[in-house]
Amino acid sequence: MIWDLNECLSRAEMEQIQLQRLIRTIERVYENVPFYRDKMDIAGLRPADIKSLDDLGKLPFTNKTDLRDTYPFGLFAVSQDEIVRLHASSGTTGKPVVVGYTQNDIETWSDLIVRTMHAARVSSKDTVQVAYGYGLFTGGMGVHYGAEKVGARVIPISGGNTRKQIELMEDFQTTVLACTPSYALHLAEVIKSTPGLRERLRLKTAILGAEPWTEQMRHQIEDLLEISAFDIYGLSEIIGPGVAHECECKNGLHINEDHFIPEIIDPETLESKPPGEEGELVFTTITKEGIPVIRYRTRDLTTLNYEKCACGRTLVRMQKCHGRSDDMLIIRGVNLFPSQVEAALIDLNLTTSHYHLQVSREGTLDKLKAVVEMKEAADTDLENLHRTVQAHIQNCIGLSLELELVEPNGIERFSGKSKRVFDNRKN
Ligand code: DLL
Repeated sequence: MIWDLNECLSRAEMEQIQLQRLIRTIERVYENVPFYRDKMDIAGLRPADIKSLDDLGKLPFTNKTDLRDTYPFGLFAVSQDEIVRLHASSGTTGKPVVVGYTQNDIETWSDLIVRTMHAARVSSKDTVQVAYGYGLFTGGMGVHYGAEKVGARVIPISGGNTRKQIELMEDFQTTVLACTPSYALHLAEVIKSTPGLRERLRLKTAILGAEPWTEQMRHQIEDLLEISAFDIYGLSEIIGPGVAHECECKNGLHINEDHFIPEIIDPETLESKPPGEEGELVFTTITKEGIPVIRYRTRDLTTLNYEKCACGRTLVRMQKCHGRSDDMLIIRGVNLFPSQVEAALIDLNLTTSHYHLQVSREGTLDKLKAVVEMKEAADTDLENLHRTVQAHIQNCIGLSLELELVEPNGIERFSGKSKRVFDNRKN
């Protein structure tokens, strides 16, 4: 169900709204955030120079390091009195990135999650089990508020404690599961291994995101749980979940572009790329009050599609993200996305799809090792299994690797984001 008229505007109508909101945002950040004022001054730009959407390209980019360097509140555009909520995203190094929301931001955020819910056909008849982490991570509370606004019953269980998750899923008759795809797959495997359990559940939908996942993994989750799984995308710096979501067509994620203007750039040259070409996604927020961000480099790789979707929405669609410009491994000159290994394992279907990758360096040569978890009823001819799996992965990724097969449940499960790559190379 389409929720909001802004989801179906003509391109001209959308661009008019975007331009009005962009101009206001640039005026506000120039006035209130010294970081942006200084950057614009250095570039010789005044807010009045932003007259069209094309002028956005004149503005400097913002990076994660800019948010870290101004820790904690340096990029806030309102006084602390107006901030009603703080979240933070764990940085890989040093201090986290802090984001602040005004009351209006919280309302906007909930409205955008309402769009997400409606696109996945979630309504007031549903019971939504929110197994995203609550706390500083934006997943739990972001989805929670939107689900309440839809009128659904919300179970704020947070991540982890698989036994409890399944117990409540059965007792409270959960219809919608919201969590990371890797945790959904783990729950699916546990549910499936308990005879008769699936039949006692009322689960019908899953709203999964916060990490890259493949089409194959979607099918695995959907088949095991007999549900429909939707991809949702977002990042703390922009708002959290609620940036983009799939509709029933599952042919790209609709970006809420009346709130966040997307661009695609070449991550090397920083030149903008035309629709349909893959590159790094960049966002400018145009309604956020607490911490507006201008041309934020997400590092996520995708393409944009401006064609009207069969669902009736005209919101631009981003292709499912399969990696980031900064998680791509380069091993002996070959580019490797961890999701390629996952896809190879699911495709072969002789092991589980739980794995991790270890990258090391011997002399000047990079070494790649995959540690893969076997299925409960694995082939007893281990040597043969080992040979087949190794050859298949090598074939799919175009790289030779060492393989270690470990016992079922030998790889740690994560209720939040899974860490799958251990890069031990020293450059
Ligand atoms: O992961 C927000 C979120 C919560 C999104 C719940 C969806 C559901 P961060 O912790 O700041 O925010 O991480 C953002 O996670 O730049 C992507 O690299 C990755 N990511 C998020 N959603 C997806 C997705 C939340 N659906 C970073 N597919 C982003 C692929 C995703 N990657």
